[in-house]
Amino acid sequence: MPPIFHFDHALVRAPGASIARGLRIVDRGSPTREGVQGELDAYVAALRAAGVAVEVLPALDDFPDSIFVEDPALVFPEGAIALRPGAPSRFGETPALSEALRRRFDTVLELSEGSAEGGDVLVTPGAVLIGLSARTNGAGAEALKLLLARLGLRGEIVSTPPEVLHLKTDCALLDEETVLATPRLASARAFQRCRVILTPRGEEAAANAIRVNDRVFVGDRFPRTADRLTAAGYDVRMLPCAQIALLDGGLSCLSLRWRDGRSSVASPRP
Ligand code: CIR
Repeated sequence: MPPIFHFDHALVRAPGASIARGLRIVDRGSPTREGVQGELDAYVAALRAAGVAVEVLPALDDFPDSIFVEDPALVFPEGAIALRPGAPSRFGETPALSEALRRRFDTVLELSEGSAEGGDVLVTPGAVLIGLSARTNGAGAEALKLLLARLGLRGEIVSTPPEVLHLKTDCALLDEETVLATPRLASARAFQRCRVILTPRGEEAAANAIRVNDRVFVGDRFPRTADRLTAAGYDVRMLPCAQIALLDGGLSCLSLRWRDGRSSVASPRP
């Protein structure tokens, strides 16, 4: 079985002009459509160079945050799960994304209770961690555990510090044994079975990174994190993310990534 960070497919969504109205906890100015498009173009090129077939879905101008496709759904080789975002302005993203998922997955399950966003879900080898947050409540997390079990996956609910938007705002899987995490999340004891590499002070936002095949992608505003990961032996690539950061977004939020389960099935013998 390939490692869980091996991906051959990804979906992203183009930004619309409404991106300037995206949600944010603290207003530090609005991103522009062109600026976000530039960051997305670099991201797509980097995923493709890492061996991933990336499809770009059309912009949904009615939903300013819809470029953050990670939040309304989860994808696994075993199937997809359509979620229920906790932010009211994001409710309508799920039906649009589900339609795209149905064309790509044989199995698409639907969360029918509570709220849960994909940013709160970290897939680790031992369990799919579901972080409780302002966007993912207990009812949603419990219902999600049941859906994960239907795909043969074990969900585990963890707490996240109250000031954190999503679990993955503050952590990323680096390999089968290691996560990158902020000190505040690591001290919440979410990672009892993993080795933890901490983000340097002042670079906490670097924790929203992604491991894709043999590479680790980190925001280009975080040189000390990049140095720390390089020293630990990872092949680190830096990507621009200042525009999406204005909307509390990071690199994981921009894509749904999966390995096509069918591609790992041996071809029938002649
Ligand atoms: C939101 O507040 O929903 C967006 N502005 C940012 C979503 C970031 N997504 C993520 O961390 N998975």
